[in-house]
Amino acid sequence: MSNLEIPAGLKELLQGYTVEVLRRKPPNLAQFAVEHFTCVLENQRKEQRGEKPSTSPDQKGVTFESISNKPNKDDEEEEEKDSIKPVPSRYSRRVAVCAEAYNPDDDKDDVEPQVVHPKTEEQRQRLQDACKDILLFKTLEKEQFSEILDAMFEVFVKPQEHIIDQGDDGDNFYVIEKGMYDIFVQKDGVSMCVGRYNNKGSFGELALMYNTPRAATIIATQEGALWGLDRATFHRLIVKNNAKKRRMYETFIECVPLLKSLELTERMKIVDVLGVRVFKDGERIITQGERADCFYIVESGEVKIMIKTKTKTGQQNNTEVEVARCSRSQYFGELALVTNKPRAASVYAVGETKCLVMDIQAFERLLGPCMDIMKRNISQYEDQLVALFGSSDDLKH
Ligand code: 1OR
Ligand code: 1OR
Repeated sequence: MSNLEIPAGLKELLQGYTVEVLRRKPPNLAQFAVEHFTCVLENQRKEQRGEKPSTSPDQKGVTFESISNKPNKDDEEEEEKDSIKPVPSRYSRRVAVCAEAYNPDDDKDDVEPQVVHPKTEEQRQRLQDACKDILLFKTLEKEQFSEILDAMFEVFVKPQEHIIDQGDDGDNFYVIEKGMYDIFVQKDGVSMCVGRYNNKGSFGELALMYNTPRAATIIATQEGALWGLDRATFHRLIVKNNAKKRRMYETFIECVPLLKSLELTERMKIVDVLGVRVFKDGERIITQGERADCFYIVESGEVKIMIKTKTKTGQQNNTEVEVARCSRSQYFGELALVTNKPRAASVYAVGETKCLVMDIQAFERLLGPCMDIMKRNISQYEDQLVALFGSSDDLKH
């Protein structure tokens, strides 16, 4: 062992990579290594040719795309002039190795031209309706939201059409205007339907946010209409905004008792997909008996949980009884998602109340590790219900 010679520069090279890994926390170390060392090599070559290294890999995440796919200057100018882009096709899949590191602070996006797909007044109205409850858009500034609407393009789909295939590179993010879409996830070679979008919601954000292959297959079960948003605009506006969201919510999310058992990266993934909603005093947030699609954490203010009980003959009583309150860092709306039943209670804001909201798909994907705590608390609801009304039928529907 003693006559092993350590080549000059090896330590610095590995140190540089390690520092970047610790700084950027990339989801895929091997992929990040390829990017990092490609960049180091590229810069070495430039230096040998007497050129100025364009970007130090230790200062900036550099991607395969920026090395091998970058358009030349003329192309860039051409693109700059023509900011109205053709609709990106779902069928012209990206063929390049998709190796952008997840690096929201990368300012490469700032030079991307703004994408505009002109729309009629009627189209814009439909688009606005489809986007009004999209959680990922809820924390954007007005101008950012308006840029997103400008960039979105309409997509009509046929029954059985694959909108996304698991394993592909991510091209677009989609907002549902209408139609039903099954979610299939393949594990150990077996494809399973794990959920369905029913005329609302959005999908396709994960591959664009984390630069990973598509995590699920999405198939239209009937004719439908979607609004697409291209990868570059998604990056420029949503991913950048997520970096801000992470800074804003890092401390708060750490104090939510339910999420204590999660790793920091898991908590940050929750922040990435959260929306923020503000409710006025007395506003109803959840209606007993309705179908559930969201989960809530109180950020500020308070909510009261009200239950309509049943009479002795089994009829629903119209008067509501307050059974509980939730305030900062407490959660509600989990019961219907866990039991797959209608909402067991109505929930109202007490004073102006701000909630963090997560959709059912993100709830199922990210809160699995917290399921035991939620189930334990749910069993306490039943005990309390029995203590108050002598039966737990209201929770069982
Ligand atoms: P994407 O870009 O990876 C597929 O492309 C999309 O399906 C994904 O973004 C999500 O928007 C959406 N796991 C992963 N992705 C899901 C899931 C999901 N549901 C919807 N998508 N799970 C199902 C949760 C109901 C977890 C399965 C284990
Ligand atoms: P959800 O999805 O059914 C209403 O929508 C939410 O109110 C429910 O999830 C819980 O998060 C929340 N019984 C039923 N729901 C309750 C209760 C509750 N408390 C909070 N929620 N009980 C009160 C226990 C202190 C038992 C009824 C007496």
